[in-house]
Amino acid sequence: MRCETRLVLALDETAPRRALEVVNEVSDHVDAVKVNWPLILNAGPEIITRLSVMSDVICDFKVADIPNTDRLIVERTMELGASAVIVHGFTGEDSLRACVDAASGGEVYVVTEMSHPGGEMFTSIHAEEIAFMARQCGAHGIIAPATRPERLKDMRSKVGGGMKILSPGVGAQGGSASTAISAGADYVIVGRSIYQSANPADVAKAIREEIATL
Ligand code: NUP
Repeated sequence: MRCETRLVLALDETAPRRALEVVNEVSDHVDAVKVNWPLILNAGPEIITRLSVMSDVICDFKVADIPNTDRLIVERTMELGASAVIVHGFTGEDSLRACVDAASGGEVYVVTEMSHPGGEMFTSIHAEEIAFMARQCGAHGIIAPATRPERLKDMRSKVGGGMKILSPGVGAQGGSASTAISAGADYVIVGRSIYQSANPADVAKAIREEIATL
């Protein structure tokens, strides 16, 4: 995945045609497009393949199962054309290793502490251990919250400079792109603020420029 604009579009637009239009509009401003269940359930998994000719695609499937099931999900995700997949870490080391093996060179990002308020109930308690395990298991990076920049900083110190950090929670959830990048994120993930705006390209460009001033 390239690292130029440091912006990833979260494409949770559920109308398939509009989703493709948004990607066309913003593709110059983003390094990758992240898809999640809302779009896949409306458009079908083949949308991953269609998007993969326009951009790198990160499949935010939050894979969280026993190793065999994880393997089946991650293998198919990569066959469809994804460059990266997002998985949970609370399932433990054997499950995470199965995901990394199944990605066979594709990038695996592990969720640590989730960005929404409920993320503090359970995920924050083990977030640093999960980040450390992600590094041990050969994952490419982790997901850490832009809504809590101080926690983002903790995660960066836990994983060191060798791992990528993707940070959701900018805009609609209250986080700021420049604060998240300054706290140690390599990329910010932004969804509603871009795809629900009247002019997605303008918003994406503004976020990209905000990051570029750092
Ligand atoms: O902790 C997380 N928080 C989060 O928002 C982990 C995620 N993967 N996400 C995803 O990022 C979420 O599912 C959505 O696709 C995107 C944020 O979208 P938005 O709040 O910018 O609209």
